[in-house]
Amino acid sequence: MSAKEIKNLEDIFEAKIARDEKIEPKDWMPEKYRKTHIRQISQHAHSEIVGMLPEGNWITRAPSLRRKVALLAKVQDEAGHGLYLYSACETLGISREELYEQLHSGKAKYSSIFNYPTLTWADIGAIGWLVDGAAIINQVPLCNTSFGPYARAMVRVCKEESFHQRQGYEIMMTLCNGTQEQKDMAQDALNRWWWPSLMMFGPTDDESTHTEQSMKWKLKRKTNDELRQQFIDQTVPQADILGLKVPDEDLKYNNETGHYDFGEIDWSEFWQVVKGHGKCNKERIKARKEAWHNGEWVREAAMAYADKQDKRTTKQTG
Ligand code: BYC
Repeated sequence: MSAKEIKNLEDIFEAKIARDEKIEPKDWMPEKYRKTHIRQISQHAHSEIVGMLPEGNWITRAPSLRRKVALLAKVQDEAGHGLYLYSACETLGISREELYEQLHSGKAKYSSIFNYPTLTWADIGAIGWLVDGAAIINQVPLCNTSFGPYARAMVRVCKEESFHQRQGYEIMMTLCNGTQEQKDMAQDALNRWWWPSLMMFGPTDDESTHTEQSMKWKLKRKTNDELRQQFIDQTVPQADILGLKVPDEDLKYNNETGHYDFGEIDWSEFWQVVKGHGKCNKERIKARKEAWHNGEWVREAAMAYADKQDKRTTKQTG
């Protein structure tokens, strides 16, 4: 293709973005746009399926049948989110096998938050309340993202995340209205999950490598710091209702800005976790690799069945 033809395609692409029209898989797109989307959507998909592990750990120990059913449904939803997102990612010309390989080899990232352990039942409440709460804030703007398949997948994901957030908050509320021991358990979970939840939004805007370009392409609609602030402003009053203390001595409502000021995030901890040195990184990847290995016979059987069906259809129509 000549330079003039490429420039023409770039102009059409940019004009579509400017008009807030969706980019669809068969549309021409710059290679960097395609690669950035594969990176973000696949990281998002990996986060969903790795995110099933810390909660799955509590399914057999849920304190009642009602809690077990709700947690099972939540974890199944996360598998579904992973599937929509992997499918959206495949429309960009990468195979599911390649995506899994990138996760297993450590080439692709997944959210830092899932490398922390779930020590007590209150952690299931804290994850729903804080982690899904953070996910909703991060993901609602993605329903409006410029790449069509990603934006459409996010609509359903966000609806389900709302239910997840509520089930978490309800667990916290029950514990906080219970015995002193239960309330202490809820406070301990908040203490451990608060800072990692703030880190979920990614590095500060000054440190973020991709935000500027992703904002131009309307992949990201808000910056990491804007979303983090929104989360804090929304969540602190919820902690007050529970009667819990957010573990930040510098947290204070600022009348002038209308936002909460907050303390310094430990970014060295964040980067340690992202680089694979968190408490559970090795355990998480091991579990995913084992699931891939143990599912091999299912994939083979499914493919053999699909081949047989194809042959039968060809015979009938041929
Ligand atoms: N963890 O330039 P930046 C869920 C990396 S699932 C690990 O700001 P970007 C749920 C980043 O990848 C939640 N790595 O990046 C599931 C980049 O490294 P690379 C997942 C992180 O992409 C089950 C570098 O740091 N949600 O909700 O513009 C149960 C510089 O960052 C993290 C999504 O994935 C992190 N937290 O912005 C319950 C949402 N943050 O790739 C809940 C979609 C940053 O250059 N993703 N890094 O090697 C996004 O919105 C964006 O990708 C992020 C990061 C805001 C996460």
